[in-house]
Amino acid sequence: MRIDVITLFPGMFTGPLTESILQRAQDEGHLELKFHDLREFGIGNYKQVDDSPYGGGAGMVLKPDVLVEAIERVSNEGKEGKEGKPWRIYLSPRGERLVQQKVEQIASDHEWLILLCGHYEGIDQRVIDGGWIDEEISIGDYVLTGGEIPAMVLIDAVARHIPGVLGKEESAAEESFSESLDRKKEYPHYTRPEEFRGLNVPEVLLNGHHAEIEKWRRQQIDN
Ligand code: 4FN
Repeated sequence: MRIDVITLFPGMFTGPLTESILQRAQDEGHLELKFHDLREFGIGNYKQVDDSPYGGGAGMVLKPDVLVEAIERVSNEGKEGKEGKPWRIYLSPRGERLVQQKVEQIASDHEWLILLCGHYEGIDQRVIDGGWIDEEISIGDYVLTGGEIPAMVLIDAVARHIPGVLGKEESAAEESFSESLDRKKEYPHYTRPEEFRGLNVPEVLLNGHHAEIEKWRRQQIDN
């Protein structure tokens, strides 16, 4: 999968996406990430990207001409139809809430994503109404300073579902997860040592009695 991110702050992405599973996914060619600095599409000598809102009010709004220029330029970087058309997502507090089912749908339906990150008060509504965005997605109901962290959350969640990204064992665990234990919740985990500062691992986990362990884990989830 290819993911292009349009952002005023491409530097925010360098740390979190270059470690562990996401770095390996990129090294092995399963995931290709590209970051595009919105400032480079800015207008005039000052590379203006924002302006004050019509109707008044606080803050600034990202300009539609700058945003559409960026979206169109990135869209035309496709490698001769190899990835098809990009699915363009605006990370927005007004978007549909990102849930696991949505993550899996995005991963399976699209070979190429463009993620647009807002800043200040957001983007000019005409970018959405004019058809330059396919879908608005929100990671949850809280005030943020920008769409960059939501974009990283989406990338992390989607990347796990790209074939080859997870190891054999993790993929198998993922499959059985949906069949048995509730994938929405989690049971408590323990590892060595068996006793830590007076705290013991539940006895049932030490016996190796598979059905009993499964039953115990279900009980923990239902709490
Ligand atoms: N946020 C709310 C109401 C009004 C404004 C905001 C808010 C970043 C550009 C959007 C926020 C939350 C989840 C993107 C929030 C998300 C954003 C997201 C986001 C700067 C404008 C803004 C009612 C949700 C509390 C700032 C509620 N998922 N505005 O945060 O981009 O993706």
